[in-house]
Amino acid sequence: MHYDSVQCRCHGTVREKIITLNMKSIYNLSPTNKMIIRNKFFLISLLTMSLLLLLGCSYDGNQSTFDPKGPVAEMQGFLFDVLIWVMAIVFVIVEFVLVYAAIKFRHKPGNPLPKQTHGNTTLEVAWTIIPTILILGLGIWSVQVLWDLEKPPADSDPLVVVATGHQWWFEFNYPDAANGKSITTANELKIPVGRPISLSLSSDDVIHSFWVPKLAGKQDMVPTRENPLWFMADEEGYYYGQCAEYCGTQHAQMKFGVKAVSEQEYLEWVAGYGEAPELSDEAKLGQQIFAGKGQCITCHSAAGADSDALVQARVNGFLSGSAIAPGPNLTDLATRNLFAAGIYDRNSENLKAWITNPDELKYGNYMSKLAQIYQTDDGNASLTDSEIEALVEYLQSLK
Ligand code: HEC
Ligand SMILES: [Cu+2]
Repeated sequence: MHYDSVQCRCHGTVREKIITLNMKSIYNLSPTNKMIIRNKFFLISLLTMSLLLLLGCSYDGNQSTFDPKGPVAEMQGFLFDVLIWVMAIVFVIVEFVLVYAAIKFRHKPGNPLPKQTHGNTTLEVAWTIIPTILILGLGIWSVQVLWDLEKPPADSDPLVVVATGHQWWFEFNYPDAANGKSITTANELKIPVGRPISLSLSSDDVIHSFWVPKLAGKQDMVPTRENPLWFMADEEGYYYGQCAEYCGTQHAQMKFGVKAVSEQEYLEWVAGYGEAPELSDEAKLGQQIFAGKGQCITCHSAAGADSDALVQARVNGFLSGSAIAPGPNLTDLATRNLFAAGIYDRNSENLKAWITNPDELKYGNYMSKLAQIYQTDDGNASLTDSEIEALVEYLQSLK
């Protein structure tokens, strides 16, 4: 501080002077001192940044890979832990020897040149053989785990689900959900707890990736290919999933849920799926708007599984470059916790906002882009408030 060199006329000037002087003294610093100050600033900002980043971490957060809830994720987590620990130990040993040698044998004034040696056969053989054994061991074990996790156990009875990625939502088709019943749903995969789920992953536009961190690792969803993946949930619960391959504007909001329920609850859902829902008078009006003025039916089914022909038409549409926008199947919408690909709670208020203007809730989505009723100046549906409310009432009855 340079108080003594400042004429004290009034507080304002004093402070101003101190600041100017301090700035000056920084500019007048020697280059080494400048470096130190810059490095300190750099270090402090780096520490603050990493602290902020670390605050975002949690061991058992919704999408944490460190909190496995099924055999596949557990095995992958175990493999990861062993690899990390072995590598950490090797790292510490090697760095310790390196730093120790560098400090102990560093050049000091007056030190003579140390004795020059050329090689030490025992050491060299040891540090070639030990890492080779380690790496071969870990490598062989990793590949073994990879093969083991490729298919569900041979003696199990897996539930087959075909999952398709769309910009920006997930479609799930159960060719045989139970008793030969086919089901199409979206954004929420219901599974019975304790039963292996055998997934066949694909996409009908760009490459997506299917990832439920607590149940299994990532697997790509590639158009015209079927990639296998399986997992099993050991506990009932809601597991969060996420598209893990950049796929356009709403990639970060392309989420989904896996709801693991008891066998009993699962079978009830299967039995109820597609049964004509009970509709209030308002809901019946909503149903008419859904099929009529709202034109919702051009992209959404609400009364059962999508037919093979419809699915094939979508694929053909995509392959021929036409702008077909398949929408999520809404048959069981009212049984889901979330909607709009896992980003909003399914309640009447949110559904109303969605139907009024989907772009406000999820910018760039293909419902706003392509549905006739949203081709307005402000992007709001060309429907009246009461028509939208009737639609919401109808959607909330779909279970
Ligand atoms: C041009 C095709 C199209 C039309 C017409 C259309 N939608 Fe959609 N809808 C979509 C697409 C695509 C999505 C998925 C958007 C996303 O999540 O990115 C969607 C999503 C939804 C969802 C959320 C579903 C879920 O599982 O998350 C609801 C609810 C919905 N639409 C209702 C309606 C209603 C009601 C109408 C009629 C007023 C309608 N849609 C008209 C294509 C359409
Ligand atoms: Cu995606």
